[in-house]
Amino acid sequence: MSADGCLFCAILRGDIPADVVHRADGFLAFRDITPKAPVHVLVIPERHVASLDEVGGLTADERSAMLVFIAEVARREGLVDDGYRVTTNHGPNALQSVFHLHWHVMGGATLSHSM
Ligand code: DGP
Repeated sequence: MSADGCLFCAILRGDIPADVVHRADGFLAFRDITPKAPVHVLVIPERHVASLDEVGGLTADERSAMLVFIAEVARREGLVDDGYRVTTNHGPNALQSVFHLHWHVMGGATLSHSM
């Protein structure tokens, strides 16, 4: 899906409200609307790419800054000492439901192996 009609692009524009926890360097972090863990934050690049499969659509600088941003969000959420999980879903087998690359950052409790 293109940026047209993209839910997360609408959140980036401020057209749809979100509980934003951090925004910097071309990335946004906001709380998942249906959290699967006590802390469940989504990290997205401002530039629209549909999933990890299209990560080549980001520059090398953006790709490396994305990892730094994810780690910074986990640190800000107080997840470093007890640990956290970062996942991304691509395509139907992974049940991807929003087609703008996003990373689930989850923690705050011991996570299930099945998540
Ligand atoms: P995925 O299944 O990996 O595509 O995850 C999409 C996530 O997006 C899912 O955990 C729920 C979340 N989500 C869907 N719609 C909204 C929304 O309008 N606001 C927020 N904050 N999260 C949303």
